[in-house]
Amino acid sequence: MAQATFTAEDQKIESFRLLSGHTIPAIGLGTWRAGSQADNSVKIAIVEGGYRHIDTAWEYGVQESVGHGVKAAIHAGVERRDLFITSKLWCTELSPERVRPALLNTLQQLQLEYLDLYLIHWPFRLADGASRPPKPGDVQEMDMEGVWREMEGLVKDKLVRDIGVCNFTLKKMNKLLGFAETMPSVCQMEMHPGWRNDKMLEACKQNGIHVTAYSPLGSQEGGRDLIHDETVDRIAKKLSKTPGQVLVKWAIQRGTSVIPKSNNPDRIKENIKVFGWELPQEDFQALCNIPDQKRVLHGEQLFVNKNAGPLRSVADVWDHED
Ligand code: NDP
Ligand code: 1BO
Repeated sequence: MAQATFTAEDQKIESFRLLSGHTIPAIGLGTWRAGSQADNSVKIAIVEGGYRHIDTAWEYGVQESVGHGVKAAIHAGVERRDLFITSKLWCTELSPERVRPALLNTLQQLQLEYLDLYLIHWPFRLADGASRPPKPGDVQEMDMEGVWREMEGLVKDKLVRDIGVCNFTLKKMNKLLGFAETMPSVCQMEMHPGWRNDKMLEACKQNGIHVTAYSPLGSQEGGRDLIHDETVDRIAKKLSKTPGQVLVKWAIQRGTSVIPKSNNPDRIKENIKVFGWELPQEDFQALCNIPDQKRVLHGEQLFVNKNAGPLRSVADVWDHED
């Protein structure tokens, strides 16, 4: 259940409580493909939009720019302790001895002393310089337990406040829960009305693991254009909201935090104006009934080698659970 907090500008933003007792703001700014504009987008989001949550990753190649944006926001008077900064451990670093150096590198790029949340980006280890799609040998054996112990060590040493995962399946989550001494606080997954992924959401809820919904608008180039979906458009018109706001609100009403990406100042500010009103149950349900459920981020280019494996199909990537 979301709880309300207030930013310095008295804008009400909701947050969710994590297993650790910390809270995660219900809405954050995504930074994948934000490019060199990331610093400006982050600053505008925090200072003008009232965002307190920023989602980034080493793989996005924007951490230095994001760090500049965060620094500018702090310079403008926002306190670091009021921000929630998430980053992710990339696949090439998924061996125990690489975890801490990767985190330290991320902190240096962001110019921060700690992260609020550090996530395993994808549960597959890639060789340095892996091709897309991978050539034979690029997808390697992974010591998940050893990697998780190192993630737990980062919490103990106060370098990160919470740890979690992305792009997991029920099978991988159950395996992780079998050896985790520190529970994953967050599971970040693709979720929007075109890919609800109810099974994973329910499993996480049952284990007290909070879900963050990524690609909530259907993602970017090559994604699914939910902004112009007829159901989304009809509900937006009826409620005098924008399609972006309807999609973000749907995610929050499902109990997930949500991280829409935008580099456009007006859309950044529009996407967070989702508090103080609700989607009526019939509209929420209509969004849950959008047909043609399919993933946008299926991982084929990153991980599938049809001939050499070890992942020979998208179904293999998702443990044949879809
Ligand atoms: P989103 O679903 O957030 O969609 C972003 C696209 O929508 C951009 O093209 C943006 O363009 C446009 N947009 C933003 N707001 C509006 C609006 N109000 N109206 C119309 N168009 C709009 O895509 P992402 O895939 O980027 O997902 C969001 C974030 O989730 C990522 O940036 C990343 O931080 C995270 N993520 C995590 C993954 C993981 O593996 N853990 C995988 C994928 C994403 P413009 O910038 O021009 O506004
Ligand atoms: C390749 C990274 C996908 C976005 O998180």
